Amino acid sequence: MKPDLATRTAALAQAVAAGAGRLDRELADEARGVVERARERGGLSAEHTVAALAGATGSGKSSVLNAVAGTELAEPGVQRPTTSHALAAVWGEGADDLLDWLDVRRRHEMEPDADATPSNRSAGLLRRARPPAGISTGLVLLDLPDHDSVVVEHRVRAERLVERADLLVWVVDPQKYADAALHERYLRPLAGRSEVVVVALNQIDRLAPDEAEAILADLRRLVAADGLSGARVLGVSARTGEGVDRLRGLLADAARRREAATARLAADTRAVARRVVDACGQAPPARAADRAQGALVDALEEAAGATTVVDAVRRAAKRDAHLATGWPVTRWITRARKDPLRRLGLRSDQVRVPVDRPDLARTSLPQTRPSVRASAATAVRTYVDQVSAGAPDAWVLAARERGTEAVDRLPDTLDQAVASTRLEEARRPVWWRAVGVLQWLLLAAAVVGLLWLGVAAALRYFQLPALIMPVLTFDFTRWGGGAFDLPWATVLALGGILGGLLVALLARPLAALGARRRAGRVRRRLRTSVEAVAREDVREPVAAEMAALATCREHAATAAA
Ligand SMILES: Nc1nc2c(ncn2[C@@H]2O[C@H](COP(=O)(O)OP(=O)(O)OP(=O)(O)O)[C@@H](O)[C@H]2O)c(=O)[nH]1
Ligand SMILES: [Mg+2]
Repeated sequence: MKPDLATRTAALAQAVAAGAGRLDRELADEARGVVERARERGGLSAEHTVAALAGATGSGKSSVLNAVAGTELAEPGVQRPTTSHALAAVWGEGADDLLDWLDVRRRHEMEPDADATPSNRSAGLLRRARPPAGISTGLVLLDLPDHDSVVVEHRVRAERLVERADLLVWVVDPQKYADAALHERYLRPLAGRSEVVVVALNQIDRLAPDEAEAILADLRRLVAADGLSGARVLGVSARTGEGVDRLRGLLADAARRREAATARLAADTRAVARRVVDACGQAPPARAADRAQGALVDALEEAAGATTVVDAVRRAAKRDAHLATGWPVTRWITRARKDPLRRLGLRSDQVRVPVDRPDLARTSLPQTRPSVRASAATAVRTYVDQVSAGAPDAWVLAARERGTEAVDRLPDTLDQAVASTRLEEARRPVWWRAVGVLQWLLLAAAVVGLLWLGVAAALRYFQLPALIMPVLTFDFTRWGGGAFDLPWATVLALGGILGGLLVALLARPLAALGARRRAGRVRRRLRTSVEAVAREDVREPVAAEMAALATCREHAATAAA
């Protein structure tokens, strides 16, 4: 089912809103004009059909109005141009607002012709074979100033009414019916609205019958070439009244059916909507966005320095593990080495987090190299181009603008993405702490043992009574070995030192494994953060442009259906 006028104009309005700033300004203005006109005309008398007599000066518009009205309302003139302000012959009451909207001040109320017999016509004016078919319902017949006028105001007034009328009667004469300006400027833009266009060849009394036929045939051909093949073309003579009944009959019929206003507006809407559809081009393939996305995130990850950060996380985790689980005596060597996370400004005391905006956390991560930034910009541009491929230029440019804005923000947004990603830099696994305690116990044992041995040695040196020195017996006879005693002090000293070194040695591969796994988690988290940046800063703004284009295209298609 074809959409009705209200649906069409609403769809056109939506299409124009969606294409605002992207659609050609002139086209958008024209479409808005049609929507506005439909709204305004819709609020005015539906009882009346506005038919406008338009044409070049001297073609006989005023004379035709008089002939149709059957009375001398307008003054036809010898001096050109004659009519400077439109004049209305109005059948049926209640057209005042409509005439105000048309801005027609000169109005003549006509007596509706209920029984189709002329009442107020001056019988002597027209020589008629039979009484004309009467106009019994609402009709506003307008005599327009000349559209091709040398007087600019005439042209402006005429064009405004040509635009607003429901039905157009183009009055042409045998001399100027083929005038290029008439066809190119006025008839061709009405292409496709043949149901609301009538072309009247006036002054046929000045032609021989076969001549009139030939000219009418030529005129029909021209009108068809203008895209108005269904338009009614008829010969009339305002002077003799020939063909005037037929014209009046056409007008009376249109007034009775009351369809012209809707038909004209629907046709105007359809025509401008079709141009909007053309301006929107073909819908780009839907999957383009998905294909381009992986490369985009890869490039942004690189620009965010993800590799550097992940590597620093891994090395810092190892360093922290050594500090926690290494042999306490040699930890200072590790501590003396620079902390990779601190060097990147990623330790929590270095990340600046505004109290009220935790999402705006910033690192002191050094700016990525220009080459990396350039490749991120290229990736964004490639993404935008792939997603907007096939879209009309204005939308491609708009999408690129979104891309450029995103590139400009990238250093900030990516840095925030890194700053807000959990790097686990302060995480201390339980086993670190357990091993740490063990290391201190072993060190304490070693110190006790060494002190004990030291005191014993000192006593011996000074020939003082010896310290009690309990021994621990290592009995390996069960496994075929010997047995020997070691003083507890030695066991504590050696056991503490060797144990500490051994534990530190065993903790190393574990620390490396843990660091690798931590780095893996951080890498995935960074990827997620960067994906969010790609989504919010690049994909969504660009998708919004493409969605607006799709909305514009869909609504315009509805309006043009
Ligand atoms: N022979 C002949 N003359 C006509 C006919 N219709 C109009 N005329 C004459 O043509 C001249 C111009 O007629 P108008 O009715 O003033 O023409 P118009 O189109 O209203 O002209 P503007 O108001 O200047 O745009 C007048 O002298 C009319 O008498 C006709 O059917 N036959
Ligand atoms: Mg006139």
